[in-house]
Amino acid sequence: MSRKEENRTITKDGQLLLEKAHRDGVVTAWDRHEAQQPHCGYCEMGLSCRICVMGPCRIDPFKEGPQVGVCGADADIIVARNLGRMIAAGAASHSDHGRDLVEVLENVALGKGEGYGIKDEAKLKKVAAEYGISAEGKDVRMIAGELAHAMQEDYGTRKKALTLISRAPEKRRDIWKKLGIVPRGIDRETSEMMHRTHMGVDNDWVSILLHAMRNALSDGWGGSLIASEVSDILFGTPQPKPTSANVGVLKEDQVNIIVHGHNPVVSEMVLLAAGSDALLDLAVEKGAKGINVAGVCCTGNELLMRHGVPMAGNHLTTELVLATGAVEMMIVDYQCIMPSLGTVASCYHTKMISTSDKAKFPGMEHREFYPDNAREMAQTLVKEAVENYGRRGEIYLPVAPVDAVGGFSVEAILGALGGTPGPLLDAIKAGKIRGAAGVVGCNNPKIKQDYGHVTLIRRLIENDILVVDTGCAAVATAKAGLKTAEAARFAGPGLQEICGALKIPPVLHMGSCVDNVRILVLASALADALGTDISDLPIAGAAPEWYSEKAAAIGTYFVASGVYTVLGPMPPITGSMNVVKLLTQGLNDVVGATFAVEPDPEKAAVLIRRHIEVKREKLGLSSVKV
Ligand code: SF4
Ligand code: MSK
Repeated sequence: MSRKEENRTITKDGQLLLEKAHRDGVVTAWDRHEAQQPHCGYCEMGLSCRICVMGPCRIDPFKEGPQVGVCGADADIIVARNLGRMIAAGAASHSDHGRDLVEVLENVALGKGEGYGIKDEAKLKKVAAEYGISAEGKDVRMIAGELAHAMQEDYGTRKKALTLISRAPEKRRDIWKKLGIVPRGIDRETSEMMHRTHMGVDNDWVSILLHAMRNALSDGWGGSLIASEVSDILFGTPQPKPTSANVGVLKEDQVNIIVHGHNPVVSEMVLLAAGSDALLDLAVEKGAKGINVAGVCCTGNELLMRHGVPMAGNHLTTELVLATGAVEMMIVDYQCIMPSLGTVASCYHTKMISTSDKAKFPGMEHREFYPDNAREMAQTLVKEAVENYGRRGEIYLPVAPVDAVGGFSVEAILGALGGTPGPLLDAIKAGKIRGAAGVVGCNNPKIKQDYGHVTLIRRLIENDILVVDTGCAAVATAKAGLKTAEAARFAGPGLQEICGALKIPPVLHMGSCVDNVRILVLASALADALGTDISDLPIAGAAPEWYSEKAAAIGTYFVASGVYTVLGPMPPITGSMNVVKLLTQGLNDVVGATFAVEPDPEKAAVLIRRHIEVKREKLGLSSVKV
């Protein structure tokens, strides 16, 4: 093993596959990251502006060159506008994903979309009631239709406030009202951010950042929440299920299909097709023992949460998994799918398939999915994957999979607690659990793969902080063996006792990127039970290896909802000390929470522990000095 591989990822499968990829002449994200060095300093600081064609403009951070762009925008305005647009892109991505699910719900209501249906009727009725839709005298399809319509209205501009913000504690909603940042329409807030940041519109950097929070809230309490809830309604609300993780989940003697992206609409149909007798018979005929569907990234997380489908890896594993030579087909939907994948796959026999009209890629065959053709299309693709099995060359599966448990929806967590957050609050009050942290987000070649997630989370659980995680962070801890009940041995004595009593892991998998809203809903339930606000709770958020615009939106809706959030990689804001100070200090007086930036996970753990102890003290609970 060369030093280089060890410096790129802490995972054994990653290190060995990186070596293999290099032997095969495959260029990976790490190589391309190296080739990009040094990154542009202006861009890293958020000081370059390409908004209009009088520019592009740059602000000289050393104060020797221009301090304003052609239009007169200074560093504060340029940094705030850039950050605002980043958050808008993230909010748009999650929310558009939510819209696609609402359209499937609408199709189900109309009796279309063969293969789709309502799996969680109780949740359908519960969410419908939140939208003021009565279930009385109506059949399931009628309720689904009315709910789909009401949700579509949340996307538009007809309301003064999004429906589901009613789930936030009253004190929190009052803060938003006072600040004028109650999210009104999901699409409206993103559209308004693009408007505000056009040249010559909002040139008050504070006002831009306030709207950035409203925009992010339209994601967290709007688009993402709708995505998560409708996924549960259509495909079932997750309950704890055993699963496994790392590239060892691929099977030497089976047809392997990897699903990648975020939206479960395609992958649910692929899974259904892979279980069909006719296709299993065909697989046997072709010499395979079965058909193995495994995931990467958040489409993988969606299937893992609901079906226990194994997880081959997270963001930086998406190229490496192809280097196993064992993937017959990779089927992608959208988000976090590197455009390099088609090139990597061309070194092997893997067939690459794109499925969404809004996400096409070089080197992939495009086979569009609609609710109406999804079932049939999935069968066609699985058949093609089976037929591709015979084209396999040498395969390399150098590790055994690691056991894990996934599926901790809010309903599942409250279920494990006996139906109420009471026992969890009692454990927090007694100091057995000091508090809780939500660790989320991606991989980023700027940080050794999984090092940020795993180190931070180990330190937190060692110190009796219960961790819930999502996205690629959740895959990192699954690979590291922290997601089994036995992993409680890595926790401090108090957390160990609680995990033992409830038979749960110390790190609970809460789902995909849109499922970060499950963390908000859980935090609201805890705050309501205590009669307080989210910002008073001994909780924190972290995104130790984030890379994406979506993560910027998530971090912002966490903070705007009152959750102190520690980022690993620095966002492009250091060109404006005013913006940095507002986000890391000033917001405390505004929304009761701030961002912190700390790339070293050991130090990030100290920040979170300190924050949790301060909150405990303020609640009159026992506290220790960190
Ligand atoms: Fe330059 Fe202003 Fe145009 Fe940005 S908006 S490119 S700072 S002129
Ligand atoms: S997939 S947004 S790399 S978590 Fe949700 Fe992972 Fe981040 Fe994509």
